[in-house]
Amino acid sequence: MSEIIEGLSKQHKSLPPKFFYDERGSRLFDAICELPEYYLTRTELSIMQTHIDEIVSLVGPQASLIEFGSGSSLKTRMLLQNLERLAAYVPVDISREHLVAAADWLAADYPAVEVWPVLADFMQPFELPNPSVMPLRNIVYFPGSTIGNFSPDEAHKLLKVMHVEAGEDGALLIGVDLQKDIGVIERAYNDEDGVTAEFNLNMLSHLNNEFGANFNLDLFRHSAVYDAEHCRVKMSLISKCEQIIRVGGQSFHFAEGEALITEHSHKYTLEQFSGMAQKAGFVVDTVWTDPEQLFSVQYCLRM
Ligand code: AVI
Repeated sequence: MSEIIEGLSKQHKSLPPKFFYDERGSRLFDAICELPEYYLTRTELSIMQTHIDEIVSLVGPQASLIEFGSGSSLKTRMLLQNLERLAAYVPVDISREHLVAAADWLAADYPAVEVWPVLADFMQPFELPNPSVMPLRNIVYFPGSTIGNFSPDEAHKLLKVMHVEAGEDGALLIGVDLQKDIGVIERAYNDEDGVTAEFNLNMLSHLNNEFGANFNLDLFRHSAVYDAEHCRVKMSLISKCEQIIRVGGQSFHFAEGEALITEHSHKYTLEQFSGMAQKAGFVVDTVWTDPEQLFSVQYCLRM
């Protein structure tokens, strides 16, 4: 609740993107990943499919795969299926529900892999489990360009935690969305069917249902524009009229046209990401992209 009050009290109102993901929000996000305009998911998957052999040989046998977030995605499955004699798969998530669901599902589908879920906020270093087979190296996995949803400062902090968790001889395998034609980016966040708009507005339903807020969804509209100065998509909900919202025993005034920022999605050049990785103690070893250079999958070694 304190994050909601804090976000709504700011001069430029904002809420953390984690509030997108109640059950309906997670389903809407899955639907976004299937949209023709949302190139990120399918491009990342096709890069992984094309280069899986090289990825497998870089990672080597008997690694521990530490996913930041609880993945049950096709990309995670591809790694579990192909990596040689994995010592363990370690999904790390702050949501017990997501973690247990994903871990159970994957453990059932990959009985040969030891699944060790870790319930933790991955913005802080956490303790790794001890699987029965000693891992030869730790591979931190962070797909989906979720790194883009963090500010550069937060991304730096997160990469430093990944550096700690990767340990000596460890590596980071990460999906990073790239800078490109603004039209392509903006279409990905303003799909024709309005699924992204629904996903964005769903944050308000989530706050109503779980935190007793009284947002009227009809009085807000979806907006997603690319801010070229900061190289990021700014997704917000625009108040259609002057209104007062109540939550947590407090009232918040919205002017007509006022924005409530719900998410930033940063897009990087390869040089920018490499610089950021280096500041956190990684060197980019291999970068795979698609023919149109829309997206990248990067393998970074711990320096
Ligand atoms: C999860 N994350 C990488 C998505 C993105 O593209 O920034 C979330 C999203 N927001 C709108 N569409 C998808």
